[in-house]
Amino acid sequence: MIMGRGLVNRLLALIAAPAALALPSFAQAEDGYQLWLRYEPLEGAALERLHGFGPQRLPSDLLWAQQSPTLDAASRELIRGFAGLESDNWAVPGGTRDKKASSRQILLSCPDNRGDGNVAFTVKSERRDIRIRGSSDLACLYGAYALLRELSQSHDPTKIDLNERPAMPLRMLDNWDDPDGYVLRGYSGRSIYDWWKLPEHLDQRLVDYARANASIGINGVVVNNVNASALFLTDRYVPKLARVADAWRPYGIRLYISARFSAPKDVGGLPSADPLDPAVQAWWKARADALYAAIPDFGGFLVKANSEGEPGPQDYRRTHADGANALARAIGNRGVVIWRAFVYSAEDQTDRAKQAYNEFVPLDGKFDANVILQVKNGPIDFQPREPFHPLFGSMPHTRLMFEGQITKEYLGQATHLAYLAPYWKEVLGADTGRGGTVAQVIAPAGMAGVANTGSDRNWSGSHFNQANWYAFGRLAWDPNLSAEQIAREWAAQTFSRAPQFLDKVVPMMIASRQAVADYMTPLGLTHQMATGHHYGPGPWICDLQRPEWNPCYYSKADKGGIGFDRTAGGSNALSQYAPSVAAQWTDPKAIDEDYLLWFHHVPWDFRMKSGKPLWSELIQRYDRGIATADEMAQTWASLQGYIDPERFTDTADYLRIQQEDARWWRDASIANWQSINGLPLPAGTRPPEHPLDYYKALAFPEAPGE
Ligand code: GCV
Repeated sequence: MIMGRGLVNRLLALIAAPAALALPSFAQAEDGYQLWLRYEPLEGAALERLHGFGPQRLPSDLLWAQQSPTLDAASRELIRGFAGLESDNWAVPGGTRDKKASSRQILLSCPDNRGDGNVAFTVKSERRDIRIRGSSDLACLYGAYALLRELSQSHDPTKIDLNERPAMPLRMLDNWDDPDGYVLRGYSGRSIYDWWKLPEHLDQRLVDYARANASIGINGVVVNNVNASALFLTDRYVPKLARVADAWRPYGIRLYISARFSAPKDVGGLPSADPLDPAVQAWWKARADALYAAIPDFGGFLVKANSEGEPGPQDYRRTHADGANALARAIGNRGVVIWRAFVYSAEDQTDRAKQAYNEFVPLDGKFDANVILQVKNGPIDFQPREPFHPLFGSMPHTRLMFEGQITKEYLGQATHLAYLAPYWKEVLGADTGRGGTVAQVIAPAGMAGVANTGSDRNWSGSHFNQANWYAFGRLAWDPNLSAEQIAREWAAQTFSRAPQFLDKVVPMMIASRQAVADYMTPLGLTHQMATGHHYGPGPWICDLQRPEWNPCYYSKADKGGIGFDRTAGGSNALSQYAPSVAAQWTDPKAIDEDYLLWFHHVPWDFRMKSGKPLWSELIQRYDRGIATADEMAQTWASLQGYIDPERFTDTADYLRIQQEDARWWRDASIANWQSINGLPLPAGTRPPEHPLDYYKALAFPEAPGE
């Protein structure tokens, strides 16, 4: 390698100031608003490499054949990115395009041709230039983000060679936001949508939201809660929705709404919402037409029907297919109807985990082509660990979509650090035994994540919760990415690209979700949280009106043992899986013990693989979770020099909360199990800090609500 004198001088300067290189000083605290799009200046060798890429200085031209709002967004991002990464060397007056001849260029070849939904791109270093080639302008926007992601991690600019296309067409976020600004299960403030001020005023945050989403490949957003208000189907809301859709279009984000099934009655003035009633069908068609007139690329409807009290076709003795098809015909080939499979009834009390499968499998092949069935990752409800949902692979004639929950309703909400990529990968990578993995089953449709975004400056309630938003988008783009790679690229862009930092923070993130599963619901226990806030423990709860809302329904703990028998001797939920899959879980001695109590009721002295009785192992798992929470706090404390004070302190505070709450979960749970099994604590076990009644009496009116 030939070194110019400038480079040698810079290296000498760096050698003279080793401390400054190792630990940057922070002029300003950061509030997290910039997410992973910070484009912090490169330093040292990485900066030199970027400077040295090409004979002179920086790319001063962005060249492309034609113009479009999306290419403008791409060029703005590139300018912003390079201005940040090479802050000492790159200025674009007024951020405008400068077409003067230059020695280095970023060339974009991107036809304005989004029609076929093709967003494949390549990004390559070609001699002194970087060329982004895409099959549409949106492809080039994605290519621009990919390039900046590479450079932000200080990857060598001369070796960039990307060739990407998304694994699935729909990569969506579902906002559970109400029109009054309340966010259901949101732990990050109020809604980002101000429907009161729209359409006249559009908050810049909504553009920033689209930009952040586009940067990770998200291409659709449902703007309102699945427990839907019919307001979104009124004329008054059409211009409001259109204003948002217009702002998002350059970023390739299509707008969807959750549709209330009873809307023809609620706001349409009809006596019924029966999906087979021609007047009802005409009403839906008119609504769809009004929406498409204002929003030509409107995505479609998301529907929660006959679930948790929401209206649906069964109110008229019609099937889910009847309901979905009525709406799908109104939409036609302009968009899709995404119908949720999250149903469970109070009547069938054999096993809630079986109900969605029983309800939907007989409907396979009965849905119109533009209906997609959206299936939660597991058969209960976004718990810290669930086996994959048995519907995946069981409906070969229906397009299935994966639904995950980015907002951590059951994993410590805003405060606990739980990085969810390992969880989602566990499910996406599971072999259904029926023609592929979950990721392969959903590939023709896509993935939707219940968003964790809100009005908090940091968007997601905590800085580390941003990682789950990021990871969800990245996995929807490419489910083969590893959880480690995603964590590393996120942390490098969000906090610090110093290897010493990343080598500690990435393993901490990877371990975090297992820690939460351990201190909340170890060994396959599930749904042990308190009623209402879903944050702390409530394993003793057994008196709620609907049996399947009670934690005791799931633990089945009694003097003889603990766990839900889902084998042939019990609910036989195992039979809903392919035989090859069920075989892995049938024998309590052979099963992966993370799923033991999900599928088996075993005695307290059941011999675990470790040779210990279940009772000891259970306690040890709670303690393991606490130990990991403690380690995370220590790791973070050791990283202080790499983070600005504001984000460092926020995170340190939350990790302290997590340490305390892990102990709360462990102590309350052990006290409860002991009250049932009457067993002494194994020798050397720390007893719960308080008696069981203390934990039962705790109440939290201030907790983020339902
Ligand atoms: C939107 C869980 C949540 C509910 C949510 C429901 C769903 O039950 O606690 O708040 O309602 O899932 O996914 O529909």
